[in-house]
Amino acid sequence: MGEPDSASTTPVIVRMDQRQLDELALIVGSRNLYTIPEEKLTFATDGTDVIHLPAVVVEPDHPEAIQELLRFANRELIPVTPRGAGSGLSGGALAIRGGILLSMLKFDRILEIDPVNLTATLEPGVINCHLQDAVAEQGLFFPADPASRDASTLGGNVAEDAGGSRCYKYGTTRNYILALDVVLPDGSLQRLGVTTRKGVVGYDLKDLLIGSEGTLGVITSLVVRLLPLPAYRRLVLAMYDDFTRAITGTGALTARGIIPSALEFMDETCIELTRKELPLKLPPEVKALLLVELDGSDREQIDRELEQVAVILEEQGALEVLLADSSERQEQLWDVRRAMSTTIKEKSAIKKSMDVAVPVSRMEEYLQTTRALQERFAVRVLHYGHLADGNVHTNVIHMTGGAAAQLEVEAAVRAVLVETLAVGGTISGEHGIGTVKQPYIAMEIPPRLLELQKAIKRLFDPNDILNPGKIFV
Ligand code: 2HG
Ligand code: ZN
Repeated sequence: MGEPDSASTTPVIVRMDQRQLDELALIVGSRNLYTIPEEKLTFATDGTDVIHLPAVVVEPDHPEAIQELLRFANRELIPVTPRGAGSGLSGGALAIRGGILLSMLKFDRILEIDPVNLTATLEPGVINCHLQDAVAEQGLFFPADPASRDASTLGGNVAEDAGGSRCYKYGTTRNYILALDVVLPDGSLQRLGVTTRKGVVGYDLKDLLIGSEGTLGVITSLVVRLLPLPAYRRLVLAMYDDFTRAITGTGALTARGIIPSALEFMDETCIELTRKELPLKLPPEVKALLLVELDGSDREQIDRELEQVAVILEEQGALEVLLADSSERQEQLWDVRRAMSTTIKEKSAIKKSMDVAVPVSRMEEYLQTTRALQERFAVRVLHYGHLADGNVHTNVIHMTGGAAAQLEVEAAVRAVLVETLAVGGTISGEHGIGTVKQPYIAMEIPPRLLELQKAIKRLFDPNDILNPGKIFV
């Protein structure tokens, strides 16, 4: 049995003795097992910057090793934390109970791209942008595009049901997963889902696994759905002297049947913090920005729609609407947007990032009330993100930090979530609960449904060995 580091109450941090490490080395191969602290440190943190050193890190390279590993962990009652690239923002990939950190980075092959069935079969350690690039070479499109696309893996994307900027038109990762091969906590390898576009036999366990944050099974391969690659992609930047006009503009676009492939918002604090990174000089009166992207296969139609977008946004009060006139300029703007999270982190002492989603019709109210929290708490509240989905990244930040500031930030975070639920929203649209949002889950999910969810976890994993301590308190 795994040896706890104290006889005290939870959380127990499980260490491993030499016999267990030797057995594990036989299962995964000794070159795939790391026990030296410096080696383990690379796998000890994630986008939250919290550090949890596991007893051991393993990087197996074939599914049978994972099956055997889970049987071993069940027998010895050792926690197993599966992990992709560790870019998550909710603590899902942290080994908070010690034990085994299971890195999936060696499962990094794209096994097949099938242009007839419009599918790809791949391993979970494939980086999101590598899949996007590989299918694009064959004229195909994998739309799920989180801001972490250059680092995050498909396994992690599935575990969190990653969203990103293209969801309003294309949906989240979930919409592109047909089938998953999964090792369940008992060590059995199962195929969930079907590779056809339709399938209604029994409960959809594949959909249950998606977004389950690595608590129900370890994904060893995926079959994803592809689309034809849209040949054209155009981007406009709209500037505002008042953020409310950006919201009205967004509503007007969707009301007129324009479905952007991305529609991203940045408020005045984001502009202030990224002014140097932006590839153009903004007039001082600019207090909000919209990035609106259209994609499709008919160039003339996109150009016509783009003109319509500019007219509608100007009618709705944009100061100026600029077309990114080259793909280079488009990429520069996207780079600033994708780096927003890191830029804010670098420039502030405390950053609490949220990923709430609210109905777009209540967005203005939500932004007003959460901005007003700056008067109640000694913090700054900024907003950016996927406006068309109602999925804004409300960040509560503090520029200097300290213990008192930490308390203010935490109180403001809770107040943001109260406002979110008050306007009919959800406390997590794309980053998941992990450990970070555990204190708040009961604000949204009623006790009976929480009990049902915990019962599902017990059914899959009666010994609570797989990513224990995540999602539920
Ligand atoms: C994004 O859209 C990510 O940039 C990160 O989801 C959001 O850190 C954040 O606030
Ligand atoms: Zn996001």
